[in-house]
Amino acid sequence: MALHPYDLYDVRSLLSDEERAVQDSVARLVDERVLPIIGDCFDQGRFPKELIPELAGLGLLGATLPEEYGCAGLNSVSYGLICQELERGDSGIRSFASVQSSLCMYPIFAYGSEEQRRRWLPDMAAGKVIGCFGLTEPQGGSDPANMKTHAKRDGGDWVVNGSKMWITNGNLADIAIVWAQTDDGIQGFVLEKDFAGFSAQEIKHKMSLRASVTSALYFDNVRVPDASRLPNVKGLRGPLGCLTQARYGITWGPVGAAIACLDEALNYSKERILFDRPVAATQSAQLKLADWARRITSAQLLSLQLGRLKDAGKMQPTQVSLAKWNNCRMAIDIAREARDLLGGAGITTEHCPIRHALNMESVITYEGTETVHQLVVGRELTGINAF
Ligand code: TGC
Ligand code: FAD
Repeated sequence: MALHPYDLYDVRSLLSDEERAVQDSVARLVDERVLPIIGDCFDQGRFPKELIPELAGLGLLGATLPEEYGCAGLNSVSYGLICQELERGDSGIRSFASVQSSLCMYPIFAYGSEEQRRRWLPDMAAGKVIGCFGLTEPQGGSDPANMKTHAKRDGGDWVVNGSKMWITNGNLADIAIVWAQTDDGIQGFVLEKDFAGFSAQEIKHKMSLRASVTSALYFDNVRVPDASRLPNVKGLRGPLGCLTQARYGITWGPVGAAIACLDEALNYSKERILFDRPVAATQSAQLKLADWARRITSAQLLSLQLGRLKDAGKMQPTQVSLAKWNNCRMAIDIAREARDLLGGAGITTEHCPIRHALNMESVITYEGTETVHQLVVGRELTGINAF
């Protein structure tokens, strides 16, 4: 029996029926609703907001959170497959789902009060309330401990001042999870978009993640009631705990982007006749295609094992760093090489590799740069902190 070119190790056979069903339903959404429009969205620098109800309708927002909050209660492997399929469409669509699910709904669930969970989670799962996550600041995202945004207690309220940079969904969002220094360490606050003194400004001229909204957030004496503070976490482990959730999903996403590039380059090179034979008949093209399949297969297995560890409650942040580093590197290299195999045709958004290659420039940078993840693994091996 012929092997599936995008799943040479039959990883699909390692999935449960439910996991396969989740993957199939997201794949259908991507094929029917994302792929026909995404090249134009990227060209126009437009996030396709019209897809939000469909993502919500399939239970893709906060998918791993319990059903009592209106969520799908899926396992982590299913969440990973959602990310993989969405990013086969575009990193911007996966980013939207990652931020909503892992960076906004997760902290409300994990660190919020019961009242906060009931107030926000069902509407967020339904796509009626959109969130963004403000950790990074202009002076340096890799070092969030050097946070300048601060919140000062004033009676029953807090007064927040400062700014955040590079915030996905910023201008789309109804609420922002904002991390701020307090006299008691870093704490998280749920800011609502109409709180006086809170504003967002979209970042233009991006050459990457163009089908996604990215913004700067500004806080000018924003008065926030104590009931909007996330009561159950203090310190950097609050935001870093959210990043572990999101980074886990991001290990799967680039597998989807790389499969899309392999698919496009494979088909193109079989049809493109040069020197009286298909490009795919040349040894150099086959070396490339085989090498991509090797790297994709390794990445698939890495993410699946990570997901199984996560579902067993055993996943460690260092393991997430290794997979985020490996899988982003795998996808950006494949996307660039696939662009090359398409020749001149590869430079337009008519074909997906250049879009994925440009997107991966963001994905390899956000949620911890490649260097940050390498240093996390290096620290684990040596016991020496090199940051
Ligand atoms: P350290 O000071 O040692 O630790 C602070 C506390 O945090 C705990 N911790 C973690 N907890 C959960 N998950 C993790 N990954 C954790 N890493 C550390 C740690 O145990 C400690 O807790 P406690 O209770 O003892 O105080 O911090 P560190 O030295 O480990 O961190 C250094 C470094 C560089 C790794 C960290 O600062 C870092 O990860 N920097 C990168 C920042 C980053 O990734 N920012 C991302 C912003 S969000 C984003 O990019 C969204 S894009 C989304 C999209 O569009 O898809
Ligand atoms: P810097 O931290 O200034 O890093 C600059 C360079 O220094 C990098 O090459 C880095 O690897 C290197 N470096 C850092 N530390 C060391 C070291 N110790 N040794 C050697 N080299 C080092 N943030 C949010 O909070 N929320 C979001 O929703 C969000 N969305 C984003 C969306 C996009 C499209 C992008 C591009 C970014 C987003 N970010 C978001 C921010 C992202 O997390 C940061 O860009 C990232 O953490 C890196 O921070 P920085 O850009 O300030 O780079």
